[in-house]
Amino acid sequence: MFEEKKAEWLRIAESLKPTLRREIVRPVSGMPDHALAENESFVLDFGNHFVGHLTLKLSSKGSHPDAPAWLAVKFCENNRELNESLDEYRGWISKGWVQQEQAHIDVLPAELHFSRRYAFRFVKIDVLALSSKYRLVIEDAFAEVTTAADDGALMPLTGDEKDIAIDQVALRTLRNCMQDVFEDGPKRDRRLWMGDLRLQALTNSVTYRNFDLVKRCLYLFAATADREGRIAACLFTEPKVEADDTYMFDYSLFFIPTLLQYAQATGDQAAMDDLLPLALQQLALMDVQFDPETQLIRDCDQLGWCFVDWALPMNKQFCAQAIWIFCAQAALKIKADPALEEKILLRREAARKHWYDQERRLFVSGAKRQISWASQVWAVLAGIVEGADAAACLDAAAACPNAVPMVTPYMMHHYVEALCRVGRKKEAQQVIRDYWGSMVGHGADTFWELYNPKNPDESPYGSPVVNSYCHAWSCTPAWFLRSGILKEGT
Ligand code: RAM
Repeated sequence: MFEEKKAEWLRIAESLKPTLRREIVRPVSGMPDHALAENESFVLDFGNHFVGHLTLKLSSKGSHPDAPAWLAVKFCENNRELNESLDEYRGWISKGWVQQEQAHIDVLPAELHFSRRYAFRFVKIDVLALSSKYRLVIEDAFAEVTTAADDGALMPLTGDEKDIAIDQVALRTLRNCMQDVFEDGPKRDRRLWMGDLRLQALTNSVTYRNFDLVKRCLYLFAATADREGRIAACLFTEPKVEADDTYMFDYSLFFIPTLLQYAQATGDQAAMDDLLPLALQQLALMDVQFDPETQLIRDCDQLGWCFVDWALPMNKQFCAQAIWIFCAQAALKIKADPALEEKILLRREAARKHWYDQERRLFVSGAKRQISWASQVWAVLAGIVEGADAAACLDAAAACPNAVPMVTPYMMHHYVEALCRVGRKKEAQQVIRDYWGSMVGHGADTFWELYNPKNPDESPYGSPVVNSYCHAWSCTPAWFLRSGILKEGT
């Protein structure tokens, strides 16, 4: 029965597959003005971040080529990648993500077409080998680039110049992640993750308004739920739609607020009715992880059991409890349920009783009573703490030098939202200007997966070479700037 339902959901998802918008773009600078010799190199600059397929038209000068032309081609989202090398890479995720390849061209002239899709602004080409009898001519370079976003759907933003610049970069980030699904990043991992989708859908609702793509993604998650109905943290669409075998406490639960937000933005009651039972099932499935005596979520030391942020030393127990409450509250907004309401109250009280440090006016997490920024942010967003105490929590994190910091724009989004929630709109705006604005200051065309202003080499993967520089979850300044949430009194 459930399998039939899932097959139906998959059909709905596939019927909403977008027709991508295609465009041909050419470099704005960097085209060589002479025939190249062996060991020469050049960098094409396309002037902005794009996602697509590159073609190089090549010919030769001199004698008939008597040896292959051998090229190394590197695609870079960001200029820091131009000088990075893979040689030292010892990180824990695949170096296969690094956007580089080599080509041997036996016959010239030739059209060298890259069948792999790349995310790039810059393309660095090294001529590794020719022969002394000929030189290489780059006749043309162009890329066919794609997106599922319609730039024509955008309303102009007026106001502060710096905000407009931040908004532009945020829009570009979202746009270039909008492909066959809402990807987390077109360089890496190029797939649909629930945590990213929630923030993309939010931003999409006030920008490109491609609600069919949101609906498709919700149905893809539904169609790939496991036998018990558990929603995976992420899924693949090639060669066929399939869930990844990665499950995260928070990502499964975020199906609920994402569905609520979609239904509120579109009024699509049919989709809501269709998917609501599965959404509620996520809450029920997580119940076994709570201690029935204390109503506290059990802690876990497995990497990624609950995501929250890429701060590796962070204890997630408190945040998991808060996120469960946050998502259960979203469920209540969809449908009244006195038993669920009661459970929320119990778990809220349990969190306050066990983890609130009265003296410091903040929440701790785990057996070691760790202090993190994330715990304070989620305490506020879940309404575990309210009024003056809520604002005090955020201040207490700032006053605690050992508090585990936030490292991703994903976590910073939640921080800015928490500031809005406690009424500190000006401060929220300032954080956007300082944090995302400083990426713009570093020349960002799109916002990055990770950014720690104090440590530009921050990477949870062991090295920044595999970091993604157009990352979905960092697109939300466009939501903050366009939704009105930053206005006093909202
Ligand atoms: C990384 C990706 C993705 C995120 C997960 C949890 O692999 O950056 O965006 O959602 O982590």
